[in-house]
Amino acid sequence: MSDYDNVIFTRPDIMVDRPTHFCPGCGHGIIQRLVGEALQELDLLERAICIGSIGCTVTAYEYFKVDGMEAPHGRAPCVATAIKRCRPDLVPFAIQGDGDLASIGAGEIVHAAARGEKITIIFANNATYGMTGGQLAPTTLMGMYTASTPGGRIAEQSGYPIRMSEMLATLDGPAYIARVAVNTPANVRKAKKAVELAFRTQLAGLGFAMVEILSMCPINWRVEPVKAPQWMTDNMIPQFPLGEFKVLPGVAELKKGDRS
Ligand SMILES: Cc1ncc(C[n+]2csc(CCOP(=O)(O)OP(=O)(O)O)c2C)c(N)n1
Ligand code: SF4
Repeated sequence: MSDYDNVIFTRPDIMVDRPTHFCPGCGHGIIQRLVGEALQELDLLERAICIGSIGCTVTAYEYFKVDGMEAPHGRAPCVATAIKRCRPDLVPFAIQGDGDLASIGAGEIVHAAARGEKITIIFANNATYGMTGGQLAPTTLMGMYTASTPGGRIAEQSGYPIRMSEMLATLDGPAYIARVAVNTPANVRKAKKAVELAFRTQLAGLGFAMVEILSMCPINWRVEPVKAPQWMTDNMIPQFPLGEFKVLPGVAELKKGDRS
């Protein structure tokens, strides 16, 4: 019996063997892993193209053996659109932070969703601009400390958080929109299913799919990494409820075929 006979958890082959560049306790690493598992399980090595955005996932494509492109400052949905329209056989996807998607890229995501582009968006919402030092994001929680709201977010100064999933679900274009989280093992399992479904939605040609994933940013939340998952349960999920906000009938059919 070799040492490997007891191995029950390995890195998906489609992921590159490299150290993570994320801070301890960051949710982005889990998200990268879930995307890698979906790419692997759907056999997308030769077809997927990862569009990098801006923020801490700027070089997301360096974690996967698939092709990659860079489209910073919210433009990833436009580049994904162009790829999909020119080469419908390919499977473009983007991992976008909340600053990237809901702030500088708010226009792009709304119109890509409204047009029903057949692309897959993974929206990593950590309620802050992680990469640039933890400033207020469009998704920053009410009362939350950030580098630019040292007294906590108040509506008079900064307005209210934008719930992108609920907002985009009001449009006719999207086929699948869900919000999940990566703060507990049970939530990670649900997130895995949602990510895979978002890719399967594209593969079935059903339309725009977005999975918003609530993700820990301990360093900018100023919370110990081990306490960040509970912080999310206590503070973030009440303001960003988990669930599915748009599931077209074709996507519901795909769900019935879920392996797990
Ligand atoms: C001074 C300055 N303003 C704006 C930007 C653009 N920018 C790059 S990363 C970033 C924050 C991205 O945050 P988010 O998309 O939430 O991703 P995270 O790093 O939290 O994963 C911004 C605003 C910049 N680079 N420099
Ligand atoms: S700054 Fe936040 S989002 Fe960026 S790698 Fe660190 S923990 Fe993750």
